[in-house]
Amino acid sequence: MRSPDYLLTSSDAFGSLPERFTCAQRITAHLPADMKKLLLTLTAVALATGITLAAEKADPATADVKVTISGNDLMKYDKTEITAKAGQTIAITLKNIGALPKEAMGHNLVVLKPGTDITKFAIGGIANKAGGFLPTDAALVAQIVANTKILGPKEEETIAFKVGSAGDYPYVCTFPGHFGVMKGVIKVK
Ligand SMILES: [Cu+2]
Repeated sequence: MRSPDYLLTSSDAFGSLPERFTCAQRITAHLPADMKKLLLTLTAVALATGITLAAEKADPATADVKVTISGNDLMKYDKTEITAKAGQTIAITLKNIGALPKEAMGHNLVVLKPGTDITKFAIGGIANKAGGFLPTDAALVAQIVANTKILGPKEEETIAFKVGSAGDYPYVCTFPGHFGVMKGVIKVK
């Protein structure tokens, strides 16, 4: 039996934003008007609230490259360069090893697509405290490969994702004021 053309393929589900829009449009072509409205509303809400739609998620347990990065009260990551090969999966555990309260010195780690302007990205998230200081602008959200939430002292979180193609993937802490010094790069060959 031929499967309907509006079924999501895995590449649709994890694709970039423009691909998802295309996919949504394809789905809506088959639905009644009310449903179309609802779908469009849901899409808009997802974008407006900055829900993170990771490029391609991976299982941290089986990741090809596993790295632990700490963030401290001096606004520093202890690792600023990671290397990997195209097609590999990477697991990054961010540990906040500081003692200052989360409100004053929280940290996250946001991996971005190659070529992203991290200053523009981080500034775009400054006002979004409720959303972990991530931008809400759709074009900036589309640059996110993976991200942790904002971590307080002694907290940690692991993210895992696949780097499909070669390039320099920047990572940055978007806690207000940190992006200038709290950043690094994943060099994918
Ligand atoms: Cu930080």
